[in-house]
Amino acid sequence: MTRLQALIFDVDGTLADNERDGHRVAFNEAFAAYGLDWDWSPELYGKLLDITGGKERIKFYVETYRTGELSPNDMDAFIAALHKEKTRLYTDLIAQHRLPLRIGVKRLLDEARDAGLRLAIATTTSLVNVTTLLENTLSPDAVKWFDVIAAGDVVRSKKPAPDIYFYALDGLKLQSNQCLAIEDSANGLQAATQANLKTLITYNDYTADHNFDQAIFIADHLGDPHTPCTVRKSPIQHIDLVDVSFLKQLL
Ligand code: XBP
Ligand code: MG
Repeated sequence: MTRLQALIFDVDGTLADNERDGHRVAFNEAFAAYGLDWDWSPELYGKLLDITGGKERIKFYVETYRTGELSPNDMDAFIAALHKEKTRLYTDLIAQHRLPLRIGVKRLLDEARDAGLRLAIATTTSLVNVTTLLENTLSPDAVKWFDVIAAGDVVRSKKPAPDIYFYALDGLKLQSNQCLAIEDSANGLQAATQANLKTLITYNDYTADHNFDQAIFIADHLGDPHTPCTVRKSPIQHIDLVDVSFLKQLL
């Protein structure tokens, strides 16, 4: 039997419920700073989330909803600059401690470290967004808790491609059957599954109706002692929270 060695966490929507009140807000503030009258409502943003990666999401929006507003020649450079401003605004927001971790995340990270499990991140978002979130929600040295932080543009193709998970596995020097992935979205699940990782889903308001057929476990969050999770799919009959002994049984 293969022993569980590491947990690989997605970030946005999984560690924190940070899309609507974090990334979306920063995108809109960046648009305003650049004098653009673009405004991504919570509803529109839910649709745009199908496109992973901030630069890719802006490009899709321009090509779909703002045809002809930017010249194709300077589009990539303009989007890169706009996205840089969005990243600055997003990290400012996170540094003001404006977004908490999701239920059970801190507990499970602490338990995993105590149990000697290794930790990694596999995310579409930019590296500085991850480190800022970890430092401001967990501890100033929390970046060191993770053996690998695979983020953003280090791979050619973002989720739902599996590249970022293969990158994380390479960094960990582990096989997929020694690790579990924790995700919140269909794109994330597809990426992890294509990298042959068994995957748990903690869905959120934006992702609750995604197709999670390939997940081994689905719940509304990881659960805490006083805040049990509601489980939608599990190979084990009843749990109130996801802990290390449950994860070992899942593998
Ligand atoms: C989710 C995403 C990200 C963020 C924006 O990533 O698609 O693109 O919405 O981040 P994940 P950037 O769930 O894989 O963490 O603007 O930095 O790209
Ligand atoms: Mg996610």
